[in-house]
Amino acid sequence: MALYLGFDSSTQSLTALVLEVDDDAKRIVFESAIEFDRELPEYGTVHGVLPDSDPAAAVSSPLMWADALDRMMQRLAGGDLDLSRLAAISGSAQQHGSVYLNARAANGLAALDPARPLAGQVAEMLARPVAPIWMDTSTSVECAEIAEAAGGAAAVAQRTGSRPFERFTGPQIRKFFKRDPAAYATTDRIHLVSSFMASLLAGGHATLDPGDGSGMNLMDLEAGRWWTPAIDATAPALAGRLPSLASSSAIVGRLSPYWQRRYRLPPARVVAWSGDNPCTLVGTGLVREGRVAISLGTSDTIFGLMRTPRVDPSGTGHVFGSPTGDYMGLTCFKNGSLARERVRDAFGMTWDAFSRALDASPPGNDGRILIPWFEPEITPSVAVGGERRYGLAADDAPGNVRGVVEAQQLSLALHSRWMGVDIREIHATGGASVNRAILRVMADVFGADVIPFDVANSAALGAVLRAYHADRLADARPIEWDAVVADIAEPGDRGRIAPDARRHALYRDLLRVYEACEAHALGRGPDPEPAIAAWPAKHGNPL
Ligand code: XUL
Repeated sequence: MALYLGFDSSTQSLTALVLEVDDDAKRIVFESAIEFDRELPEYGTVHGVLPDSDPAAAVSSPLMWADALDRMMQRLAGGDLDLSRLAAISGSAQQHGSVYLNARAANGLAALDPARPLAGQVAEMLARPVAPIWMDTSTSVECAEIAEAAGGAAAVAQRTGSRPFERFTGPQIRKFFKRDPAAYATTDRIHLVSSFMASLLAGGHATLDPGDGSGMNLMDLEAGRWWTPAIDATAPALAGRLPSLASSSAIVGRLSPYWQRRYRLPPARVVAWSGDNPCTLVGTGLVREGRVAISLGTSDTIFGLMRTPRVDPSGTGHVFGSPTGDYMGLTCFKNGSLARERVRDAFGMTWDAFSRALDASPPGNDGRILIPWFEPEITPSVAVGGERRYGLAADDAPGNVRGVVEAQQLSLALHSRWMGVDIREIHATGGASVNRAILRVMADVFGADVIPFDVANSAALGAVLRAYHADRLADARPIEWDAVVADIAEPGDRGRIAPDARRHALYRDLLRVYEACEAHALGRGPDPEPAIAAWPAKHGNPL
């Protein structure tokens, strides 16, 4: 009965899961989290971020992450699990964040003193005390400079999977080099949070996987190698400062003597860590093309596995590497929960009343469209918020309730087309996925089965399953990804909603109307009113 350990070093906490595998039956036998603000207050973070005078900046503390790892290992070793059975460890980390180490790190990581806490020893290896993280939006100038020098934003997107984005690592590195060239000069290695944490475990510089490497605007997505034009556009002599790229299943080393002596742990395999989105792909069972997850949260997100690395021509979506060796597409919509809440609150409804209003209104909303950009939108890119209504009165409660829900689902469908995936099954997660009336619209718009999937800790679960998969591979006993996720990272059949063929046909028509309204709202298309006026004659009462 082997044990596997998976971490999730996220923005606000470090989570650990231990998976026990017995004749291929899997179960989670340990689960624990350290919340940074509460349990490590000495680092002074607020929601995992250090206060900064620049509201666009978002940095955190690599020492806090190291400290959390040390404390979590102590907690684990102090429990009643027989850790001599620990076979392999991997992890997930918030994407894009970067850690700057000096030349002392290479030897220092291998020679950590087990009698002393980790953080104090790592402090001597930092070339920069803070790590910029994914919430940072301060690098618009650097994004423009990189795009210009590397052949344009579209060329960068085509090669790296995303146009230059403020939070991506390349623009962050460029900003650091420009602001503090002396500290850049002392930087010997720039890790992502994922490869930094793996390096701490393995006692030496770890490799970086393509899942996280593709969040940097520096990696040639298809070749899985650093892309020289982007490297040259970012900062001088950068190539020698980056980790080596290797497969997500790479064994980066054995748990170092530091951990073995400090907590009497075995020399377990350390498997490359990856980003939280690639890990979540595994942790939500999306290991084959045709399944996607839609997360209905503060923002709405759609993501899924792609066999081929198609890139979003509109420049809003991302393509990352998948731990399976494939690719994953991800598109994010800012007007998620907030937009639903705005409509609910405008009519003084409870969520129950909202669902009843949705159920009582006709699918297709008589061809009327609400464009729900209450706030500035990411997809499509809209700088100044402001909702738009086509054929829909602002005081029509059921019309607006149906309007916001249909618009969001139509927009999800429209702006995930670039992935080129024939979607047959949707795993619905996030707060609003408990609302079956919304999920019914989702099933009918996509013409796909929708299964609600309550996925706490999906990134950590993905990480621990990756550790299991890589360990089997290293033992020359490879296991299929379908078998890896079976019975543990799949939603089962409970609550499955099948699409209705008639309503799906109706929504295929409505998608064209929505697309025309969106183009008009963006100032890129003619007035769509004629299409809306023609709707009742064409569809009558579809209920
Ligand atoms: C993805 C992104 C976030 C972080 C959250 O591009 O910025 O999902 O990975 O940790």
